Amino acid sequence: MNMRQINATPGPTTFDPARTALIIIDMQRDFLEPGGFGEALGNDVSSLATAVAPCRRMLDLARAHDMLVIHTREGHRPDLADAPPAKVERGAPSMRIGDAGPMGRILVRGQDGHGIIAALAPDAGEPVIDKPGKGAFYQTDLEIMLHNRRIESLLVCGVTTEVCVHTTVREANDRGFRCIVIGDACGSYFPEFHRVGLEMIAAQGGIFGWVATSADAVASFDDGGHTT
Ligand code: TIU
Repeated sequence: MNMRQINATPGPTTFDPARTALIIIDMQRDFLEPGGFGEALGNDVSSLATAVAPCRRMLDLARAHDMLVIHTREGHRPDLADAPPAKVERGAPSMRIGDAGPMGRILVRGQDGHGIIAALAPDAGEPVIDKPGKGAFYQTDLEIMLHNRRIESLLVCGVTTEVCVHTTVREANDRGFRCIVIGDACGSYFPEFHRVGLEMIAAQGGIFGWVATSADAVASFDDGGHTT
């Protein structure tokens, strides 16, 4: 055991890197770059840019300490058979899921916009989970991957804080995983939702998990963070 202690809200917690996965949620061009799904929904996509460098810091940290790294992508089959009409109806009528945009068909697997941004490109051997919904557990093989690796704790980052990060953390919490959300490595189109979204996770003594910063995560690997 090589337990690490991390400063967090509502209080410090511990994790075993061998039983911890870094999950990077939906850092795709469709959400972070103009012309994709995020912009089609009426959002200013530049507001997610602050999450990129902290996500990169978390990726480097996880790789340096041999933690499991899992990337997720939200998107649909080219025939949209897995896209519920209630979801397809979102956004400007001319730029809905499956429509042609400057980065290819919006939120469709295999299109340029569906890809993870270059700064956070997955390494060979890092699982990439394609998910049709907001939560990374819904209709995916994430749970069996985590169980097969005996994962107990998740370091969670990505976009957006109050949508796919929140849904995934709620799903993970119900399944017994200890979630540490890296706040500065998450982003939202709505600064207020980002702030309150993080507060909701840590409120009530950590009702869904803990919230820490990427600097806290880095510091947890200093000698002072080593508890056993
Ligand atoms: N719209 C929004 O805030 N988010 C999404 O649609 N998906 C994710 O959060 N990935």
